[in-house]
Amino acid sequence: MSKIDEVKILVETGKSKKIAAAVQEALDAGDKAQDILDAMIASMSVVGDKFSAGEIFVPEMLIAAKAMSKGVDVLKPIMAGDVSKSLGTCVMGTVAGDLHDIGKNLVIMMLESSGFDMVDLGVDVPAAKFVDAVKENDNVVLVACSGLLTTTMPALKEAVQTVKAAFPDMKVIVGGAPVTPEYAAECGADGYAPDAGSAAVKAKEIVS
Ligand code: B12
Repeated sequence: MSKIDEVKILVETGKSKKIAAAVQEALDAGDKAQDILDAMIASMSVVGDKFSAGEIFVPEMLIAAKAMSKGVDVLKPIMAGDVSKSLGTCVMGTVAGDLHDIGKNLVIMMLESSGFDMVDLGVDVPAAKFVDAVKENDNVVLVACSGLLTTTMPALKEAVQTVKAAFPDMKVIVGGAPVTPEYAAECGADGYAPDAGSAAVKAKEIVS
């Protein structure tokens, strides 16, 4: 079995104590950080499918998420870019009612390595907290909102509209598995991206 396949299985089975060593071994074996990350993201889809099929339950999803986060920690310093010029501050959070943070954390990692100073508001962030963060931090040029549940999509819209009502010129991007470009437009967002890599491209395009 390849090292990358071992990593996938460790994520799927939530082996957070073993994952850091396995990710390091995959890197040492010559696997690229991006390929290891893609493999771990694919594992989370497997976990989601098993949940949908009733084969696993919330605790198993949670331990898989913990394992993935530990694996990402190993990749973070490798994937971090060498940026000298700041593009400004971006405040990011997962919207109210939503506790999913892996995607948000990956977007933060990619935006940081593209030159944004990131302010992480965490999960379950009420719309008003995005506004407060824009007021409280220097040089905020972008707000990024993540939502993973169909039931929290209205909270995404509320976050965008609350930020826009307080700061009409503030740029806002949205994303998360259930979000589509059409829904992003309906929210009044300035941009949408399907993954962390394209989120960084979109964010730079929007603020430039
Ligand atoms: C792990 C997980 C959990 C963990 C989360 C732990 C954590 N620390 O995040 C826990 C166990 C807490 C959890 C709980 C629940 N979950 Co859950 N969960 C998942 C799972 C398996 C993986 C999510 C994940 O991390 N994916 C990997 C990351 C990398 O992908 P991502 O989040 O989509 O992010 C990428 C893009 O979307 C994008 N992106 C994300 N945010 C943003 C923001 C911007 C601005 C941009 C541009 C881009 C962007 O870039 C990211 C990186 O490439 C998914 C299944 C799945 N296929 O996604 C279900 C899933 C999302 N969960 C689901 C459900 C139903 C629940 C619960 C309601 C279960 C329950 N009965 O309690 C609860 C809800 C809790 C709550 N209030 O939030 C459903 C949602 C169904 C739906 N359509 O709404 C899913 C799809 C599972 C399923 N197949 O049924 N879950």
